[in-house]
Amino acid sequence: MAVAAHINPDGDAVGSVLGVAEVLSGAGKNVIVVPPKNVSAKYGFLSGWGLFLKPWESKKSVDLLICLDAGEADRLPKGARELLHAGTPTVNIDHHVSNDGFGTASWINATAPSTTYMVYALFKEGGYEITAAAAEALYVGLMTDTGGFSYTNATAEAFAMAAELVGMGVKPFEVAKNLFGGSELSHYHLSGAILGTMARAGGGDIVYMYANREMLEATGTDPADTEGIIDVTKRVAGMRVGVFFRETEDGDVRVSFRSGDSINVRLLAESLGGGGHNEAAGCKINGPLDGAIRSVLARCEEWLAEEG
Ligand SMILES: [Mn+2]
Repeated sequence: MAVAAHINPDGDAVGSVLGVAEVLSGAGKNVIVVPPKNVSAKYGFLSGWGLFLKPWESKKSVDLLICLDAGEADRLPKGARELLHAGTPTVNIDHHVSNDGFGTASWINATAPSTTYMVYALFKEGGYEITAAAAEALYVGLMTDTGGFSYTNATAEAFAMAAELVGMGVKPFEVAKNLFGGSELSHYHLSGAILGTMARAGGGDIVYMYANREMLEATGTDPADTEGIIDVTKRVAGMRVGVFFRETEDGDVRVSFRSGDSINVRLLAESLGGGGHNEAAGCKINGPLDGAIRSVLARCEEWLAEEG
């Protein structure tokens, strides 16, 4: 079996892949992980991390492909897309409302706080053994996708799952220390450069910032070091939409959105060819960076004017 999540993986993508790999390996299955692009080393404390680092060779004899937290097939790593397009039986488990249900069988639950929440429910239902290592991976997905239990998806069910995982041996203090306490100075120098670009648009409702390639080169960092910086926009007084622009190596621009109130940024991202969740979404658009910033901010302003 091959397990894959989306490229540029976040905590839920990493946690669901490692949780599933751990539990299914424990159940006697032969599991391989399709390595994604740009996985952050901050998840390196998770047991099973080494599965992400194995070089990928084209596989022809995979019985089942399990796709996790991947809102669309185009966001799967190349190795997984090849398996999917070669007709490999594919299971698609995800909580992005925009997921079109690709694959042979799909289970999409947009009200689930994280993909690891769905996977956990499935394992409990099936009577699988959830080891402490698997519990920790599943917790990372839940914790990061709920913004440290601070978003509207931090429901009673999310806390109940967290409590059960802690009962299985997860130590929230250790996880937080590993996730937020292990960064090099270069990471903060990059954060400082990005925060220095923070500005308002749309009469103050929009708060945006950017990272260009020079900033990453100058600080010796990589794209994974920008993960999560968008959330700082949510802490700015009066913001309604937060936007972060990152210039990619090929000169295109990855755009992330956060909602500060009732604005549905998933619909906004979809209007630009992207997707995501109602409160956190993104898209990719053509460079150059300054033109991308202008056009996306103009789209945001139109969107706010329409939404009121
Ligand atoms: Mn997720």
